[in-house]
Amino acid sequence: MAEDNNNDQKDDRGPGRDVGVVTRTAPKTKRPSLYKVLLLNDDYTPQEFVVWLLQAVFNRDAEESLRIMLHVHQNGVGICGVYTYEVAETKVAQVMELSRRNQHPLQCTMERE
Ligand code: TYC
Repeated sequence: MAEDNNNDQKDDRGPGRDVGVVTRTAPKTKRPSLYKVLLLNDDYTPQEFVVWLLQAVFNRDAEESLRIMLHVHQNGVGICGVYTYEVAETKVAQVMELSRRNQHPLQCTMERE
């Protein structure tokens, strides 16, 4: 293609061999849905256990864990964190298993943002 210097994606191999240009009409990636992991208050689970759990499962520091625990204690429900579906599901399962193993009635759920 000596004289073909205009980059129009045609070639010289005969009919029907031009390279098509695909125009992207939608973005390739979609942002995943996010889910709030919610902790529910109850009258029996010790405050110290909830504070410990928030650090262990949700990687919160001591101060933030105390703040979240007190919020749940006073308001009935509170957000531990926001995650993609599978991460949120795993956190809920970890909370439920730790609560069960320690014989606390603590409940945890997830909700789409
Ligand atoms: N209400 C509990 C108590 O007074 C403490 C508590 C806080 C329990 C948060 C659950 O998600 C919870 N011992």
